[in-house]
Amino acid sequence: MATSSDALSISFDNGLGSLGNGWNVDQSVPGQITLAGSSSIMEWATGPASGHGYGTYTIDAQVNGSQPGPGIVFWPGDNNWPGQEIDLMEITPNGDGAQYGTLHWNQGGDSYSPQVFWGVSSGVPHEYQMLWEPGRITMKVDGTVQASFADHVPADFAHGGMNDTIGFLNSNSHTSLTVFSVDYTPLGAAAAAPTATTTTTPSTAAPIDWNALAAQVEATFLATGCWDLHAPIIAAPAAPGTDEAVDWNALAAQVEATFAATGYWHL
Ligand SMILES: [Ca+2]
Repeated sequence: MATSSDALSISFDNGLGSLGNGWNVDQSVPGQITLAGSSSIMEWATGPASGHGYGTYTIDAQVNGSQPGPGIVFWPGDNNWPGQEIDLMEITPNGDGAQYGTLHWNQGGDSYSPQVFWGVSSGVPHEYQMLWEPGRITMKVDGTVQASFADHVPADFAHGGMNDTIGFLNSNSHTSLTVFSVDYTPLGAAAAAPTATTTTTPSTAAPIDWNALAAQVEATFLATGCWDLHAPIIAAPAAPGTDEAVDWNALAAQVEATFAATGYWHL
């Protein structure tokens, strides 16, 4: 039996591997799974040793749609929430389809820090990668660093903390998430040998809309006096020394209210 310290490689050519807790998952196409509507799949989270710890997680996946709903989620091993949730991909609620990563921690409630990815479009496959190591979590998309967290980084189970389980979800009829492969290599270990020939899923980097980026930066500068590429897209610059925290629940409520009133998902 595999243990949480082992390397992992799931190609979806031979079942779902350790992703044993799922529902409404479309397995009709060999070599991939698709989550549409309300669906989810994850590893069982039954205690702090469940899942995996420090190491490199590589997910080849494609998200379709531009609304909140799909997620690549690392769930607390002890299945307690608020807690040690790490999100490698979600879609922002502002309607532009931007993707972002988030680190959650429990500080008398759910605390979290989101970082928006730049130039990552839905509708094409991407390689999402997370490196979890002592004191730092780094997120890459197609090899480009898109987010880096150095505060509130949890220790894994082997180092006195807790592991996270790998999971995927979709909760919106206008979005879907197709996953082509899942790989995990423990920190300092060798990668797992694929259990079968994997299908080729090229990662196509979407072109960056430099004009839109430039306009956004310029607008931010006019509004704030700061040339900041990351923070302003999701919130006004936080005061020095404070954790920036967007109230996603409030945003989601607003989006839902708009949808209920107008039938459209926008702010
Ligand atoms: Ca595959």
